[in-house]
Amino acid sequence: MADNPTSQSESSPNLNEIHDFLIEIAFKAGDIITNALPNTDPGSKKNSADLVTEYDRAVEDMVSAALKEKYPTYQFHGEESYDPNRPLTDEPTFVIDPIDGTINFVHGFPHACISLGFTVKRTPVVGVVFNPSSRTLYSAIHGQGAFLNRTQRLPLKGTDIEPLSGLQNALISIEWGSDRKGKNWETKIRTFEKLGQDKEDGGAMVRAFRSMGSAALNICAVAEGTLDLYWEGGCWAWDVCAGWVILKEAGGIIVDGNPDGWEPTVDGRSYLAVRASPEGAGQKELVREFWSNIQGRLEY
Ligand code: LIP
Repeated sequence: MADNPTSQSESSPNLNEIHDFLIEIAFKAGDIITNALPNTDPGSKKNSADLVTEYDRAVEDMVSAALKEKYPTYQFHGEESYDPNRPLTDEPTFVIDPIDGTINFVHGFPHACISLGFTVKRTPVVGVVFNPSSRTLYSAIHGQGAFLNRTQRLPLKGTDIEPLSGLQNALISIEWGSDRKGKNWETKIRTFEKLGQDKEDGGAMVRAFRSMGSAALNICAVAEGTLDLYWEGGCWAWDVCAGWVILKEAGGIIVDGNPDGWEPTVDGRSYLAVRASPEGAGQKELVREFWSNIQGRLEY
């Protein structure tokens, strides 16, 4: 039998307690982010589209100190302290992005969040995503549903959500990411073109694209049901971990961003998220239709 990440034992993490603590931390992080005056000339990591600010580091330091004090035996996997020699393991792990949507944050575009996830056996089991500008909180615990602002169950339309009916009627979130050359860039740009193009010219003619700059908030919008799909390659476990459990608890699915990847991993770096649909109708068909339009392969 496959390992169940949440099967109970004496030493099982208390997921409800972790969820509540992560929400407390998210609100504290929100205060730091809201009161920040980001430098318009921030530091860059890999290139001028990959930014980090003193606030990303300050939030991560605060989060990591709080978690290490309360849960000293759990692992910590954070964007700003990431060490490639210490990949995600099966141990209970907090997977954290202190500011997801750093470019938005730097520009004052009110669409950034703190993303706090928790994995057991590399499966996301608790997720908290908080956008302090809109005071929007998404959260979920494995097996207990997903919620907006703690009370409103996701997806927002509940069982009245429309069935999925193909890419032609889909509102899709895509991101350029920060790599702007090479094979992955080519794959993305050619795929965007194919997806958007008129059917008469061989395209899928999706209804529209949105590119809002935060993987975590994109996945939460798919969980809400306000976006139908989200596709991205190049982001990291901390961008998707919290949203992953929120989406799944809202009845959505997440698969690999490359064809035939029905069993994605949280650190697989390419993802396709699909919203809920009554009884899951049309989800797999939409995944297959999307995959058939990918021009190349995302490789990280
Ligand atoms: C960003 C993502 C965004 C993606 C960027 C980057 P950051 O995270 O949320 O969707 O396109 O490459 O990973 O850097 O703002 O935490």
